[in-house]
Amino acid sequence: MTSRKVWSAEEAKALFDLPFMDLLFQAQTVHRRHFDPNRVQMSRLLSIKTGGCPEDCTYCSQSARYDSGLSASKLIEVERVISEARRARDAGATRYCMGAAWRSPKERDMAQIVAMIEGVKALGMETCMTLGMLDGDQAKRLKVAGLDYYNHNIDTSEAHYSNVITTRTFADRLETLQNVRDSGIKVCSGGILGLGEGNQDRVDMLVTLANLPEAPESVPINMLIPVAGTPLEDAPPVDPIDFVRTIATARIMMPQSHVRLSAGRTGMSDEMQAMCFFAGANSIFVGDTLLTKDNPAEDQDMLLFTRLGLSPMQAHEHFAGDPVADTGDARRQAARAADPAIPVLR
Ligand code: SAM
Ligand code: DTB
Ligand code: SF4
Repeated sequence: MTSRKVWSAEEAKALFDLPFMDLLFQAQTVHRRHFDPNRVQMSRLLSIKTGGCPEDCTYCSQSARYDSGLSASKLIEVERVISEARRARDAGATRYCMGAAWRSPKERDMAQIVAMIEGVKALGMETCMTLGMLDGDQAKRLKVAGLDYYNHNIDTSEAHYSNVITTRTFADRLETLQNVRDSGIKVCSGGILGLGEGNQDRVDMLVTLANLPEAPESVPINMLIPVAGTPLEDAPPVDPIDFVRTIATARIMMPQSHVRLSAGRTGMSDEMQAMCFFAGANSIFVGDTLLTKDNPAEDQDMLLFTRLGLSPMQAHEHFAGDPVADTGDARRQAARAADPAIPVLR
């Protein structure tokens, strides 16, 4: 991606605090400059190694430190991953995201991880992994295996980080993100709302992401799914308007990134999800489970897409920087031609 604006915390917060209608109009305007607003990228998650994680992330069902009732399992078989990925592809997902509850991958697991990447890529899907911290050598090996994306969230602001996780630092997270970037793998990094943070923390998190040497290609914004047995089980819910503001601010600050409306959609109304898409979210996780928790059923999502006139993005489809030469969708081209805002946007 090309060089871009460096954001200060103050100007980002001023954006976040704009009158809601102004913020959403600006976000939708930016969105249309870079993407077809009626297309949404669909990723599917699979937990390839569940539970028993040594980290203490206070939101997570998979930390060995809390009794969430989840039983830990070993790294699953490559064949199972490939057959699950094939099913996800046939149901319309274009990216397959494999997650392991690790602090970082161990050498003994690398061959199996590499085989998973190769097998899923051979299905024609984009591959993503989230395996915890990576050193430079591990990142390079995943790149050689063909990994397209690596997910590693900064989760919250630097100031709030140690209230949420103590077993690693914010700087550790940034170091892994740099190793991923240096290897040539695309970066997926975002966070969670609902960890007891304030709006300034939400904005500061976005400032960190937007000011990385290159903004992440994917920015997942999760709504906390409260997990019984974890320290955050009774965390107060996020104001939905503040959630939408966060999506809109992310869209404006990272105009070319895919902003993913991630965990927590089962707790959102269709109207709230529609507002998130209007604010610039253009990616979701599909399928009835995330890693360990529920996600809306696929038929429910397809019904919502139909009601909103949304359609799935194809693998590798991206319109950044080219607002007009999009999919050739006739309805969309006609809407563009009739849209008085378009000449301004060009
Ligand atoms: N262990 C790896 C790591 O932490 O990087 C990968 C898996 S971890 C489950 C991936 C991300 O899922 C976390 O960074 C967090 O943002 C999100 N997540 C985990 N539990 C969640 C929850 N209960 N609600 C919302 N998001 C959650
Ligand atoms: C991300 O930001 N959200 C996904 C993915 N990256 C790995 C994970 C969400 C997990 C939700 C809780 C669960 O299923 O355990
Ligand atoms: Fe482990 Fe990731 Fe869960 Fe933290 S978020 S406890 S690192 S699986």
